[in-house]
Amino acid sequence: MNVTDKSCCTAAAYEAFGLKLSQNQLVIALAGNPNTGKSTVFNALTGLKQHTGNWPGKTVLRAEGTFVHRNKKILLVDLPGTYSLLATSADEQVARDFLCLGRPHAVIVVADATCLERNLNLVLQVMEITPKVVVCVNLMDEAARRGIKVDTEVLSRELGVPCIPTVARDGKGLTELKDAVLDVARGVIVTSPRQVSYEPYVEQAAARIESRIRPYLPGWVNHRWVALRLLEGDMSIIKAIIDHLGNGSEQLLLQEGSAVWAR
Ligand SMILES: Nc1nc2c(ncn2[C@@H]2O[C@H](COP(=O)(O)OP(=O)(O)O)[C@@H](O)[C@H]2O)c(=O)[nH]1
Ligand SMILES: [Mg+2]
Repeated sequence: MNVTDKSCCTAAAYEAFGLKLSQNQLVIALAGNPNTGKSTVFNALTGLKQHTGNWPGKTVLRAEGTFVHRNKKILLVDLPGTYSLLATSADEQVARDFLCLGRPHAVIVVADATCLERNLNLVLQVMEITPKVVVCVNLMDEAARRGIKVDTEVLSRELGVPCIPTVARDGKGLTELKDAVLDVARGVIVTSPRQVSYEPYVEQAAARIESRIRPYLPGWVNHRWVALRLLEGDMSIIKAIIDHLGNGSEQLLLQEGSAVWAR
């Protein structure tokens, strides 16, 4: 049985997350570790055009705001600041569910230039879910002050997605950031995100799970990523999928998920 894909219509996908889109609006998600300047970027891009509330069914705060860039209307959705997307907290779950099921046109991951190695963990996790990523390498002034040089061109090549240097507090680099995000969202820039490859036995197990869950998931859900989560024993992704796509095949999907686990 195939999923009848009610979220194929993107408007329905956004509605499930309590977002109302105006016509031709692009949806951009803003992710990042705490304290990287995410709110500063959000405020600088959206100005006073902001709205806050909770994520549906959660006590996690959400800010959304709009801006126009090169005549394109953009809705910016601020995700909770997280170190990972492994869904061990409500914050991580909200961020993960939106990236996997909310279908943003692009994602900005704000990273701290003074401790990139820690921040790249989240960048790699986001790039595992979606290729439409732009990294905002923020706090470049602070990095320079500490004698840390970040070559964002090399970083862009290594990661396979645009990495834009910024000093968000001073508004530096934000036009370039908006340009890159718009180009990625509209497919003008096609990224090739570096993928984490796991040990062969993990890859083989993931591929087997992937082939079993494929019939129950719409094509736009990242099957490999869901398979990897199931391999970790994280059934909460199945629950999130059912909550967002619930359409009768959920029992079968649950059985498949549990069967994976029963072995
Ligand atoms: N030096 C410097 N400070 C920044 C920059 N961007 C943000 N900040 C400061 O970093 C702190 C944390 O920023 P905030 O936007 O609240 O971070 P969030 O936790 O990621 O939302 C604030 O004091 C900001 O003013 C930057 O580019 N350079
Ligand atoms: Mg913040």
